[in-house]
Amino acid sequence: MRGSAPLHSLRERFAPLQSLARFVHDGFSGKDRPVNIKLLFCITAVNSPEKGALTESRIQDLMILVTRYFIHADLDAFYASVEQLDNADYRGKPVIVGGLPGDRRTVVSTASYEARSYGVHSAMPIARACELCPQGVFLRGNMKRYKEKSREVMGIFSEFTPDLRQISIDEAFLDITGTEGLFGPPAELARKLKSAVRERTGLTVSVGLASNKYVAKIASGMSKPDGCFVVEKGGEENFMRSLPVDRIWGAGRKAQEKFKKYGYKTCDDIYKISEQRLCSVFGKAFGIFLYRAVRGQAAASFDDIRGSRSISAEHTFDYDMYDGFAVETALMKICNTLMYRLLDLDWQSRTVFIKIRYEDFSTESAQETSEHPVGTMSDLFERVCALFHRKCKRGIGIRLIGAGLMNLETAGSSAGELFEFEDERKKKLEKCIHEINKKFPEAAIKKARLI
Ligand code: DCP
Ligand code: MG
Repeated sequence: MRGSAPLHSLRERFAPLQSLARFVHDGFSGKDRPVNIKLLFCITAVNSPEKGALTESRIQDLMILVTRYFIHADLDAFYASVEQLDNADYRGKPVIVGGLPGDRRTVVSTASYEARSYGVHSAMPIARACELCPQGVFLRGNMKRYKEKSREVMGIFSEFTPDLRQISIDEAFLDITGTEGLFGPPAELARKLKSAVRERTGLTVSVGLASNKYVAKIASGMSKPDGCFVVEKGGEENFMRSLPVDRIWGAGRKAQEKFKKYGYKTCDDIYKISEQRLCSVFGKAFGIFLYRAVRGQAAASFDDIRGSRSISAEHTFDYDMYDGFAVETALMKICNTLMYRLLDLDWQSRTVFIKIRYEDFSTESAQETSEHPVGTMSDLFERVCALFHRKCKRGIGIRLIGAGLMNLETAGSSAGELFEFEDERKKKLEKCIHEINKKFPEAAIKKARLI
């Protein structure tokens, strides 16, 4: 909570505003657009005797007084489901998207639930998937089509709330606070959302509903596929404590290894440890994060969830690569992809990272954060190449090269965006090229080096 006003005094101060907000809200319910509760408070506060004092922090104070509802929605076996939708022959069969048997060094992007029953999963080498499920339908995939379906689904989500935050190609958070007048209670909205997606796109989506985004995200994974899992207000802590540690969103491979080392199997095991101890074992920021997570409390800010907002891309060479120029060209292609994804999502980042896997499978990574957000494709490429040259071991073949951006934030949300005029011009040009490429994919405007 901003400021230090105790809740009861806030309640008293804002009680008239709250009832006015409810009144405005009911008035809006007849209209065909959902109402953003923050907007309601703005309208209400502007019309109130206290007008003029409306600030972001005051709206945040007001928001504390309402029960918030969030949905996390995630499509089931997304790429594989699109393939099954488009090809009746594939339905009911184990579909594995990522590569064809015999493709060198490719991994599974996703597998249909039929294929998962054979033990096939994302990021597994295709060769291993072939061993486990030789009768599978193997496909290289069609990104253009997946993006098209993703846009359709996100369009449907946006009909349920103006507060939509897409976090990957197939998942999004929806702040549905204050939409009851239009869609009924939150659980009913969740059901309506699922049927709208199924009827209009032919895809199934799993949803989690809770009073904060963190718990909603975990809830959506609880009853996949085609799931709908509701965590009632007040039940967040019990829900979290009942889960195994591998359900903690934001605890990656390293954290999981540490949990194992210390013998923490369930969130309840972590729940019993003091915040101080967690901080000494896991470091201050992650310790505090864990302490809150196992209590079902929202991360202090969404951006605090480690690894929740990053994008990356990588390239595996057909043969071990010794040629620095060829590796740089691969990096340029990766940067191109990353920059366009960043533009699409309207995000920015100040932290770039690279990953190098050598012929002996040893893997290195490095990251660097700078004062200014990445402004243009060339800026990103320069930063990535500098990292690559600093880190790369000479004379050893490179098997895989990757790069990415982490700690993503909403574009324009951090200081230090004062681009030089030249950068600003380049940025505009890149945006234009991206828009043209989206509208006319056959034009495919690229840097000469990538042709
Ligand atoms: N994806 C990928 N490589 C990965 C993981 C995912 O290319 N290592 C792609 C393919 C997935 C899509 O992203 O279809 C969405 O990722 P999810 O993690 O949501 O996985 P799915 O939607 O496939 O399955 P689930 O039903 O578990 O959500
Ligand atoms: Mg999914």
